[in-house]
Amino acid sequence: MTTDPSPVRFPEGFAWGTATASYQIEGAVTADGRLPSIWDTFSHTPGKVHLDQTGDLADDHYHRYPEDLSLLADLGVTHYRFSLAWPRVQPDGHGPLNGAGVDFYSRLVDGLLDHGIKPWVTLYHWDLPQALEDAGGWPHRDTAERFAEYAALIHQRLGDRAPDWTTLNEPWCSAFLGHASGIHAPGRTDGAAAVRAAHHLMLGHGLAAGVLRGQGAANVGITVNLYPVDPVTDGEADRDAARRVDGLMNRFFLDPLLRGSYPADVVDDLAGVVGTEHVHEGDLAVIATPLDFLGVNYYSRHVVRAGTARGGPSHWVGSEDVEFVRRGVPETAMGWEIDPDGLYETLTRLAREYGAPPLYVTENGAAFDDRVTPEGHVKDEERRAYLEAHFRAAHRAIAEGVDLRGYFVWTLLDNFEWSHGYSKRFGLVHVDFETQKRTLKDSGRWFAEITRANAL
Ligand code: PNW
Repeated sequence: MTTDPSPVRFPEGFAWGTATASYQIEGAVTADGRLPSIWDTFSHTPGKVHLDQTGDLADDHYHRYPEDLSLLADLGVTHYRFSLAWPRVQPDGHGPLNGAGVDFYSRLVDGLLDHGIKPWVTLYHWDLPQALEDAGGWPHRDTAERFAEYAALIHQRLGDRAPDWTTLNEPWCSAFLGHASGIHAPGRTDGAAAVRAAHHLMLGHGLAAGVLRGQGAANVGITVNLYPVDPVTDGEADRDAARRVDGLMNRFFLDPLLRGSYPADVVDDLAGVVGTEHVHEGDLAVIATPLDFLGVNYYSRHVVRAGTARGGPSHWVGSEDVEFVRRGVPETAMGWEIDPDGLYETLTRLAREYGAPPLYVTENGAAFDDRVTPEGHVKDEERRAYLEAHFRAAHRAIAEGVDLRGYFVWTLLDNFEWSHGYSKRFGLVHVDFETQKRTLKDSGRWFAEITRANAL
């Protein structure tokens, strides 16, 4: 990847952070009253995760968070995005909070503030209490109500010190990877259940957003994962494939949140799979509760063509025939094409088509095959170049008037990368999973210069 030499400066007060998620880093899955989440159940089911790895230990962040706070301080971040494990603070998803679980997050928040770092709390990054799954999970409407109750209770405990609240991380993943292809927890393969789950996730978001705002939260938002979707040719069938994938992945979430309606073409595409009985009068107004910010997770672009349906479960519900084309451009260790222009296109599209609220890139980063040298260095030039190219793309959007307020790199620490287990390393900090030794990668040293200069 070429590196553009022209200097760029970010707006005054721009937020620079790293992001993590509870199940990916914490470990300590039975400590202090925590009960299982759907990810404990899923990872302990043989054949679901690479080498049957689990988050039982992960980065042992639950015990090592003081060291991780110093790493954040070394990185010079102004903000830290982390998620709460719902089954730690409300173990079976009902009723009063578990004080010992809440105390962990309370100590974490205090530690961040001591280091001058702003806590950026996400309520749900995929670890649903197993008890709620057993009661029907996200396809069941009651889960949305349970989520709003959990949000209210935990905000009462942390809201005095944490002003910024994100309800959900990537509802597309929870709904479609979790319930249609089943490659994520809870591992269901039922397209209709996935669509109902998507609706109840967004309803839960809207209910929680209303409650949080009512309790005085300063900043309430949601994080979605967005991909530009291009047809591989200008032919009608390929363009229609791109419309359908863009519909399922991007517009199916953005339209309800920012326009108060489902995209009619997507509802049509899904008509053979599921009706709209689960959408009650008034739900869309709840989902469209005004946002103080929209978080965008950006990794890559999809290029698609119309193909023929393959057998087996797919997360492209009703569009199983679409084929994803690899263009032969450089990829990360995930096999995801490196496409910084896609970030620029995503941010400018939000401003242009949706008149979006203030934006934050809440995740962007890359997995590469990192190695620690005998001298104790991780020379991850590819990750540094990836980040630089994406920071420049974001800056280009800002220069054209997009109200982008901050940027969180995914991720602080190498961690449990969901169905890939520990085989994919996204961290700015290398973790030796045998010894738990942390080593700041070269990309992390470089990132520390950016956060301090607010420029590159
Ligand atoms: C995001 N996809 O997940 C998550 O928010 C993180 O927890 C995760 O570690 C990170 O990105 C890297 O994977 C995604 O298949 C998982 O399109 C899968 C997809 C997108 C995002």
